[in-house]
Amino acid sequence: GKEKWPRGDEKVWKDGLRAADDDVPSITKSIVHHVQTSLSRQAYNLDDLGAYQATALSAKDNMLLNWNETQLAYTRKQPKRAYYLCIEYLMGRTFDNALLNLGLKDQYHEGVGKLGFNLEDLLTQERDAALGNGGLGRLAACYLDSSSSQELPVWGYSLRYKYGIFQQLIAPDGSQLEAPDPWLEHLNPFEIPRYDVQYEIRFYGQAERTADGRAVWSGGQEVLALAYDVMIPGYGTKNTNNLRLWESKPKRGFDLQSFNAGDYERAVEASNSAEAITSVLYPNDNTTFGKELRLKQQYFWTAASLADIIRRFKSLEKPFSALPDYAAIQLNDTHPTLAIPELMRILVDEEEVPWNSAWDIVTNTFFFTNHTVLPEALEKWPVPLFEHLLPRHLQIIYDINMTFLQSVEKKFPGDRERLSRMSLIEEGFPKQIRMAYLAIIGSRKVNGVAELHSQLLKATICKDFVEFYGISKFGNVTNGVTPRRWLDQCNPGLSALITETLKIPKSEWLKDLKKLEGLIKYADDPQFQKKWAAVKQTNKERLAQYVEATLGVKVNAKAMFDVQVKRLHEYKRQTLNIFGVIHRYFTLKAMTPEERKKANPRVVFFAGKAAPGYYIAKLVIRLIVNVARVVNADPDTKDYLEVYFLPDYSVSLAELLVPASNISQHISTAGTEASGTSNMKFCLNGGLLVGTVDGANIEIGEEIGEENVFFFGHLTEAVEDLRYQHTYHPVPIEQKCPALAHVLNEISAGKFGDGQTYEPLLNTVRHHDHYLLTEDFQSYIDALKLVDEAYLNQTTWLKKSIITCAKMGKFSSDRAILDYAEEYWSIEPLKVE
Ligand code: H53
Repeated sequence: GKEKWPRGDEKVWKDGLRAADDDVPSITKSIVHHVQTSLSRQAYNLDDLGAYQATALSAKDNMLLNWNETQLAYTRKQPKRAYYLCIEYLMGRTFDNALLNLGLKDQYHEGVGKLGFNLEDLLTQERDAALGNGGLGRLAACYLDSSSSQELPVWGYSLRYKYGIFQQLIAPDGSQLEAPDPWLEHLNPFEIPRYDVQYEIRFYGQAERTADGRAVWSGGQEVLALAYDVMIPGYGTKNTNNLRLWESKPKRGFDLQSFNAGDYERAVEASNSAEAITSVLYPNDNTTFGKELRLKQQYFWTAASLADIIRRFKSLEKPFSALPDYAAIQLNDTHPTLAIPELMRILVDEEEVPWNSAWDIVTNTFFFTNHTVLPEALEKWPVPLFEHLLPRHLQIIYDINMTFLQSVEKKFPGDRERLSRMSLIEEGFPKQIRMAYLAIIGSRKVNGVAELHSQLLKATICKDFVEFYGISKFGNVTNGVTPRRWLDQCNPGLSALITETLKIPKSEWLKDLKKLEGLIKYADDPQFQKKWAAVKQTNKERLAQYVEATLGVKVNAKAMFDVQVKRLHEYKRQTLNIFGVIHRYFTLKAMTPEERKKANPRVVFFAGKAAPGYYIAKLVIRLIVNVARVVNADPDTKDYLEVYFLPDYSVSLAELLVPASNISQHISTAGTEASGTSNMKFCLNGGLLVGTVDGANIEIGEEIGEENVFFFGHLTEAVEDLRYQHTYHPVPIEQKCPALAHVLNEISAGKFGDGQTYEPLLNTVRHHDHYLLTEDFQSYIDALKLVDEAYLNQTTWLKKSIITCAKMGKFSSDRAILDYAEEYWSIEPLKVE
């Protein structure tokens, strides 16, 4: 029936409702309005930054209308929703994506032009929202885009860090320096503070058990969580989901007692300590750090998010047993695992649900994705630190553990080793809480992020749990990337060529990426190949312009562009790449000028940040920068080899690099990279892949055919044995891999600056060689040789490039998010009309 209008005169309300500003005159009107009111400026004193802000505010108004309707539809229709808890969201810029998704880019282009500005210039005024380190955070951003585009009711939850990932500078000696990233220092047009959404979060204090199995947690520190909402527009739909970010604030502003006692400093201290929680993103990727403030961030975020989810659920007036019918909560990696004991605490202590029923609800509400098998990334928290900060949660974890181990003992009587292997508490000094195990036993299902990774998970970290629960609790969802940002937006030339060739609207293939297969029949067509090559060339020149503007050097855009961009990490083996570059340099040097003329000219690009405390990774950056200096200055080789380290890698820089690559490198030691997602982006843009048989490389190879990728190196199955041999039967590097030994010796001898500097890095290869460079170097060099040969024949190369792009349909994040929606969360699309 007809719903009752909630308040006031319905007609007055309805007359006030605005339609979207989607024609040029309305758009310019709304921009001018924002210039005058929101910014209180005028045409006389408006620079690009101001014009960007006013234009973005006008686009935001349009998004908000859709956002409001989406949220209203959710409230009215009460669908089951999914909540994606991720401690990082690497969103990059919002504005261009918003215009594309709203379908208003042309109109804004024209409107902005009429006001005397250029839209492309305004777009670059926006600072990246860089609330993440790497793959994990960027994946979360792609998934939000896909959930809106696929009209799925999904909200993200994270923290509103005042400082995102640090800005990377390169010192004169080549080493990395870190500067803060004050991304909020100007107006952020795309966030909405929700002063009406605040929760109190407690830390420290005492937990006292009461007779009925519940407990009272009191005392300690209380801080406020304030919500900020970021709209996530879908492509070609009104559906606009929400990313809710929490900011920490002091509860009472000042500690009044100290203030009155004349102790102003102490009063300010308390407020600073509250604000510190969401002050900065931890700059570690794939490693744990063990700092109390990080645990505080994790609890602050999960507790605020759960309070919000539970408040929303309670407004439905259903029994708690129905929670899993209305909410699926996705734990992205172990960082939000505290949500499990926190939901137990809410249900048992606050809502008086009996323990066993509460556990039933919990284990049907949560889902857990693991993103790494690297041991140094598996989160464990020391019991003393944990107990001090979260005394009640420790009790709950102990209780969960006891019940769990009893059931293990029942299934495997007398198997004490198994009990200690599976316990949530690792014995030792101090004892540690195994967060991954808590996430596994508290979740309905567990998955890895690529086929190989999910297999490895079941064989290692989850092995005992597979034996206990059965295999059906463990699955795989191969990662994906959004084709909107990673093709249409970053490569408009290729997008236009694809649309023209497929002869279907771009909205069709961008939402059904398998349609790219329609390109295959043109893969041999010389006309099409020519256009394909021209697009790539334009993108290479665009990148060359950027390099000239930032580094002041001219890049040979006719050479092959060879790109490795990702976090600096030993397992990702940027070392293999730079050693390979040095080897190539020596090889070129040894040739006569005549011989050199037959070489395939190559420009090698590196970019990526190292964790500030990761000494070896920082040495690798220093080596790359100094190799680049020597190589680029050598007139003998200059025409055949150039090397660049592009500082301050970001989503926006990736949007320039990805479309410009001829080949990209994804060369982790087999079995270490869970998936990788930039491999998908490069291939989607027609770049060929050089890679190890690892992570999602394998599935990419399966899709596009091994004849179109350059695989090399040992397989995962060999790694364990090789490492064993390195430890117990080491063979000197001169014997094992003379080519590599030569490279290391030349570095030591000072060819690229003081050799002493690099000894600690070189020694990781000479001794133990945990990441197996000495094992893979020769086959790596051989693979690069094949690349050179293949590149000489442009016809077959272009065919490979076209097929690579055409076969990437599987790797759309739309496919991945639908997989989560159907196989994990059991949520359905809800179209906003
Ligand atoms: O997650 C990506 C994977 C990638 C993996 C990465 C990742 C982080 O960025 C941070 C922590 C972590 O455990 C894993 O390294 O292989 O593609 C998205 O799944």
